Amino acid sequence: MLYPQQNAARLTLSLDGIWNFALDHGDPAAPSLDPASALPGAETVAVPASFNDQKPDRAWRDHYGWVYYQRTVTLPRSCAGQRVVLRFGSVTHQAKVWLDGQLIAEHRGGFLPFEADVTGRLAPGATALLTVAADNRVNRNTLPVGNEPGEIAFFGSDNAGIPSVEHAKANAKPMNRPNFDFFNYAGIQRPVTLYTTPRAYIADITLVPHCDGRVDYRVDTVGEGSVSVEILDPAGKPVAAAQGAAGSVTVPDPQLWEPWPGTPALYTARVTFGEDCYDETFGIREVKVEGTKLLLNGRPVYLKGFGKHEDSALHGRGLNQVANVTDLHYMHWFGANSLRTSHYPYAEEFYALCDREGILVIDETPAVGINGASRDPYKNDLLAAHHRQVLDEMIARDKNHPCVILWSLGNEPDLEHYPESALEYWHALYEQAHAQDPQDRPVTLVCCQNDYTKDITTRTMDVVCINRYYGWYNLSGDLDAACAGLNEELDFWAGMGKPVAITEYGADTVNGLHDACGGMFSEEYQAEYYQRMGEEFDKRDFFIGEMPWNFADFATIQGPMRVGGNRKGLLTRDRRPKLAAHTLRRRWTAIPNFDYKK
Ligand code: GCB
Repeated sequence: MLYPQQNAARLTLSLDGIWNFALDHGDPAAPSLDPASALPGAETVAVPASFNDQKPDRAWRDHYGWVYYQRTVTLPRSCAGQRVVLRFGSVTHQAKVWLDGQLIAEHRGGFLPFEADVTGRLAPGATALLTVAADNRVNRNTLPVGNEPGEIAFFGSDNAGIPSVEHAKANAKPMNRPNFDFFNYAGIQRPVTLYTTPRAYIADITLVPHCDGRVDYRVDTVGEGSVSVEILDPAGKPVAAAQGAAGSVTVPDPQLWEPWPGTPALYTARVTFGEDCYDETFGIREVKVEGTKLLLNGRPVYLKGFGKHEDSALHGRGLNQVANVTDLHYMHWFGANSLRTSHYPYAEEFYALCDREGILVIDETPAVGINGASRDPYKNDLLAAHHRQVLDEMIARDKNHPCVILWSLGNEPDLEHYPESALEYWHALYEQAHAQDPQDRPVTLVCCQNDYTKDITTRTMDVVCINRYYGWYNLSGDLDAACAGLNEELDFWAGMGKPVAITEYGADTVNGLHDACGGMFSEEYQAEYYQRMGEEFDKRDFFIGEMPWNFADFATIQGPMRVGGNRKGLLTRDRRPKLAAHTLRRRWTAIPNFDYKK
């Protein structure tokens, strides 16, 4: 899906700003306010952003069910004769959209864009009432996964192992019980745009660049016209051209896209079709797995980076361009070259930044929380269908980004209790990703600390990605034992002949808490932990990357495991480095992107 672009043929009108807002206190299962009328008791809310932290009110923060957003929208008369599209970067987790009371779009999944063609509905010069309902409920059929009422929440206040108070639960009000460890922020979290195209238009562009300069392309169009493609080099100079909706074009002396501190050279495919035109940026780079190596442009690359979240004060999970730019500058400061979009696809604007700044991205679906030892979570057709949908939409959206080097099908599912069922479920998605991605990037699934001998799925992925908390959730406080446990496991993976990356490891750390003996939660413990782990990673040739959990402290559900959120950040939530940030910085600035492991 193309990102809205203002150019010689297209106009984009931002609908971001202050909207009217109301919580729907009716049946959480069905939106109940009248979308054709002004919202009763409307309050103000900023878009894009999560609504939860915009008012100091538990009703907003802990709302369960639907909320309504509303504003008017006027199409300028000058847009007469154009096709008009209303586009949402994301609405979390489920959306319904009405124009003057008429339903024009519905979408499931809170982290991917959707749009509605409103050409016939919004007349040039006219003003219409735009109403959006967003549902924040998560359950066993949604991604991310939530627990049904009464079930044990893994990260919440009913943690397994803590004495249950079944008799008292009747008093609990309906609430989301996320089966994941991040605050369930919701609302219109990404930009809303009204854009025009000519009536005959470019619907999609697919680019597959090769290191020898050949770029295979396909342009999908609607209506009559002929396609031409011109390639501009990073300085904006035309260097190659072709005619026709599909084919190849060759860039002479290509400058390859490389991660920072190399040069992330960006070319532009300037596509024209009749009256329409669109500039798609891309990088010339290839990624593939060979033996135990992840190769970027034919060279073994070492990933130094983070598991992240879209999370910042007040904005919640809403697009925050200042935080995004700051975070990438911090990535450079750390000497990092990569990140994982844990645990959902991030805003499109973020991938464009990573393309520019040379940051390698593991792009993850919102499939987090697929577990529950007491039942097979894979015997669920609704979940499987939704999972196929989000994978499809994520690849369609992100396929041209040079920064994306690996697809992650999901995070930490149960792979141990129903191994055959798990293999079947994840393999269908693995095949889908390979079949759908025009660049055929490697595919992974990020696996949880488990009995790795019973997990028969992770070992079938192109890259083995493991989240491990030796020294934190297990062998707590004993770094000698943690290193021994890690090594025992790495001996196992050594036999698999695959590249292995650690995609989460970390220690909760309260900034400002110091301890001469380096006890847990202190800044000294976190620093020593990363120092010791790094020394172990260096001993293994098949080990292709390290991604500490987490880049920064982040908001979570309330529960006895979390003090003001998850504190495993190397930075605080307001982006101040903890002691361990300097440890990692020293380590990573000394590790080159390429050929670190022979
Ligand atoms: C994990 C999860 C991540 C949590 C983290 C933790 O394994 O993948 O979402 O935040 O552990 O800190 O517990």
